[in-house]
Amino acid sequence: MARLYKHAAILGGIILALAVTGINPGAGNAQSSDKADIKKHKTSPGGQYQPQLDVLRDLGVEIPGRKPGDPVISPEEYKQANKIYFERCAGCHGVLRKGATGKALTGDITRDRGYESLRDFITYGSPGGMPNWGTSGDLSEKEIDIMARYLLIDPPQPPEFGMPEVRASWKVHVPVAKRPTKQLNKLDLDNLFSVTLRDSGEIALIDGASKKIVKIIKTGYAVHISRISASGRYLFTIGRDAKIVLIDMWMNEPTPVAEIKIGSEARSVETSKMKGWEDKYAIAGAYWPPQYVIMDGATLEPKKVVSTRGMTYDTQEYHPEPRVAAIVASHYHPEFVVNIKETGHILLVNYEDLDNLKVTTIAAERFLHDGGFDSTGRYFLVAANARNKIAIVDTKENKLVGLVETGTTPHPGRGANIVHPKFGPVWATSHLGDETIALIGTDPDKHPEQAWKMVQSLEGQGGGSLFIKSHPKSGHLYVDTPLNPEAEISSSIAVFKISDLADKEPQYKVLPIGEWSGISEGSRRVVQGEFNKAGDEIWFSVWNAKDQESAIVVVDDKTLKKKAVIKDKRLVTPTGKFNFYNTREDIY
Ligand code: DHE
Repeated sequence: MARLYKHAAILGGIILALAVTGINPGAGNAQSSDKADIKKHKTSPGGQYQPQLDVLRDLGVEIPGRKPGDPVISPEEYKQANKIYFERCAGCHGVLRKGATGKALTGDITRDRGYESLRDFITYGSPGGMPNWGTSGDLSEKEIDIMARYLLIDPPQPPEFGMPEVRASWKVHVPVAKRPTKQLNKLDLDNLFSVTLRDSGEIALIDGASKKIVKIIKTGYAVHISRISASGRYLFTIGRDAKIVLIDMWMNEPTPVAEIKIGSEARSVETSKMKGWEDKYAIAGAYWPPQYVIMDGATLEPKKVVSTRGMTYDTQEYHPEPRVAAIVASHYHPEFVVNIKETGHILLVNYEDLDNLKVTTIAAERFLHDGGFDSTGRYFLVAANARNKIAIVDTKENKLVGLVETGTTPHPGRGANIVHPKFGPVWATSHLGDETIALIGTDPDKHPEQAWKMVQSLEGQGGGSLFIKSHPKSGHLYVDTPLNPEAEISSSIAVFKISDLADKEPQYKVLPIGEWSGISEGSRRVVQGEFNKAGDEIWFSVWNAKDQESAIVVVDDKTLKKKAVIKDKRLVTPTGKFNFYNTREDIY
């Protein structure tokens, strides 16, 4: 049954964004109609799921030089406003307030709007997507007053983080010469899971067979993803604070051997996978400053810092802060596939010769976010989420082969590859903004009619989906909905039987994962399925608040029954899970 969003829903504790898509410069006294239309001021899961620059928020920045007529704001108020801005507004309006998915809020524009107009927009929101921060109770009247005054002053510029700063942050804890030459422990590295413990700034390494925690390792602040080197030896984690921790899995017990910071805010890290270049390089991309950094794969020694500032792919206007979103490693060339959010470019960065760096710049679509490979590892499919499209790049021929409109705000994670009973190999994404699951044909040789087209749109439980998963050995497609406003939907998973997909209206089964966890408190958001190496069980996180109990529920893929529940007081806010083998081999 389709369940679309019918009303504003503010999800406690989840990322909130200040999308002023409703600000219409020159609209005069817009606040009265905004108040009248208050029911239209929606805060969709897509609108809420925007970057929260919560590391930048704590950087001490000075009030920029005051212009005549600027409002008076005390240093304490300025600090408070800065914190709120980076936490809730910068994701849409940009660090420099020059606009991204939300409108620009530079001093010239805000001064033109005036204090009262800003105050009312923040209070009541707008039908275009700006949340109603005041009437929802998220910001107090006092906070809104401070924000309206803060916006009248020119934006502060957070510090840059070039090679001197990157290099100064680099630490090698165990030099390569002191590391083992073979695996010293008895861990089954292929079936280990690296689990993000979001709010404790740690990862848990969990053994796939025994489901026991092998080790908890301190990483960066709110670590975002884990990636495994091509040989399987090294594990890389990246925190929102842009700190990379390199863990050597061959030591007596897995141990951090090096660390580095590649900026102030980041989300992505990857390691070279091309034959002959295994484990040689690592790369990480930053949200601030907008740049990527190529490092030595065994020590993290920084080799090259490259800025992503430049022109948008379509209007060819300068963008001052294009953030680096997903990065994957090509299997066809010694290249990294680097997705630039605001300019809509997909960069193929060739690491063969770092002094004469070759970069293929592919014009794709705006606001690139996350994506993964098709089942052959040749084609990379990435969500241009603000344009409701999936861009597809052939990493062998190095060109864009498709741009497919799917549903509202696609959010695939790495996506899911399945063999459709009618259309052959397809890659799937679910959506934040609606209940659909889009299947895109990925086999231009045997199914040329279907290639790079949306061949089917399935109806799932509802919007608010973040991740979708399958496995070559599985007969199922699993769809989460952690940001759906209805608790029953956000705490359960929809499963489609792949052999049923040729039916007229394929039905799904609901797995009550939150209930199976045995946890009764909290919102029990169920997020991100991840298969074990054998592909016969799938793990889901039951993600509660930091001070509440969370868990991981393991489901038997054949029977769709609960197989195990992993609970431990150290499992604080588990979110992403990365099976070493599947992540390394791009199996999903
Ligand atoms: Fe993520 C992947 C950015 C919020 C869990 N997330 C990614 C990637 C990017 C990204 C660019 C792709 C990395 C890659 O492949 O190289 N995420 C962002 C944001 O900007 C956003 C919206 C807000 C923010 O401020 O960070 C955001 N992400 C979240 C969460 O709130 C999640 C659900 C919980 C958490 O741990 O923070 C979350 N993101 C994840 C996970 C992946 C991810 C689990 C990897 C999925 C996979 O299967 O590969």
